Amino acid sequence: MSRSDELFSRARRVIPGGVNSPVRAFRAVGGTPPFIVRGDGATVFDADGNVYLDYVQSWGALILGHAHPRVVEAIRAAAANGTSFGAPTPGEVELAERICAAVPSVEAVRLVSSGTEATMSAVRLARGFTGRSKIVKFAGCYHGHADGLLARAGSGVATFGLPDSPGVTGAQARETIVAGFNDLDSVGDAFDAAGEDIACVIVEPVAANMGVVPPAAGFLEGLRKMTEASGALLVFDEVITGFRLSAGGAQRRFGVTPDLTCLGKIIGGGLPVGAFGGRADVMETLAPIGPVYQAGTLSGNPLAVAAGLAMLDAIEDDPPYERLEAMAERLIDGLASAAAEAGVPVTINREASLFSLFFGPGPVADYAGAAAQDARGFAAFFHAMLERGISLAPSAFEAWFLGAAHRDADIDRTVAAAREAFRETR
Ligand code: KE4
Repeated sequence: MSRSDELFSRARRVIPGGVNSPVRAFRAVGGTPPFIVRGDGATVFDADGNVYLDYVQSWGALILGHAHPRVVEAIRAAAANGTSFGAPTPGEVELAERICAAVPSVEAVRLVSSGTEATMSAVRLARGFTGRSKIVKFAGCYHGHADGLLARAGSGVATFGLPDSPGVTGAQARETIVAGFNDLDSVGDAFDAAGEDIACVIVEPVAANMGVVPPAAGFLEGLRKMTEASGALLVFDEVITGFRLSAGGAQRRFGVTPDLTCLGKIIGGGLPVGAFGGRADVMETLAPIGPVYQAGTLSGNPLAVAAGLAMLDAIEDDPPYERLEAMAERLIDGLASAAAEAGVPVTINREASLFSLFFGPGPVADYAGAAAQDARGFAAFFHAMLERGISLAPSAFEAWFLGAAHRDADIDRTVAAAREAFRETR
């Protein structure tokens, strides 16, 4: 029995499923998840001493790689002064200023401790600001696990949502209309059905939780127009895309400015940080200046803020975006040719350095397309790659995360492993 097997059986006795977040349990791909004990740059090490080239990178948080010296040193220095004060600190001001300077839509920002908290709070703020109750989300987009955002499409697209998890009440889900990603007509139907009562439309501007699905030309612009015309707020969930697609996220890349933006992952450097921000007039509706309540004991935590600032400093000193896109291009070309050589039909969707590989002929332009993929084929490929020391996200509905610590030699090694894995699993 491996150390990870041992740890997993112990874990399952005291933690539901043995994990603190479901996707880590490998249910979608099978097998025992390696228990990771250390990360260094693009590499992680498990409890049995196995070494993996890592394309999970803490689900996109570590754009500079594991244990980046500047991030580690910043956390160490901050910890020496204490771990939390429950009072305002200088670092929070600096991180807020950096986010406002980088993200086009953000005139004011509130720090929280997770992406879920950011989106949950942004939705409450949109409802408080507009006095309306309905929200629109998109099938296949994930915004964390707040009740109203765990809703799936009702009978027809753009009808009122149904609970997507036990514990979410029908009443909560009915306030959520689930439209089709890249389907502006379905959004128009939602506004026809409930326009005056829609508080916000929340969207991943580049979907990355059904696998990567970029916005079709005109989709984001169409959402901007419809929300403006109806008085609903447009909320970009940039928890993944923020500081990944560019320092200004997807909104700078596509030139579409939402009313509110949700952030997470990269801005915490791997520590628990989320944020939501946007138009000053909307943010002024938040307590303590406005009536919309939102709070958090560890919001703006000094260690997490220090890690986030070190991350943003390092990104600012040496922006990784061009290198990441060039590496992504090489990797995608290599994967596509490896699949073709093996006669395995795959569809690769990409935006900047963010991409996914779907098993199937595609196209994949919405959730139906993503759901049509051969998830079993992905699972076999996943394990063939893991056996060759390449760690991918353990789900067919996730992204490959490249970081500045990945090198060309890593790309070549990944392509070589994929060539064998495609042949072995076709
Ligand atoms: P957290 O609450 O997990 O910090 O963030 C929720 C969230 C919000 N918005 C987007 C676009 C997200 O991708 C996420 C969380 N991402 C997943 C991976 N796709 C986290 C992995 C997990 O659930 O363990």
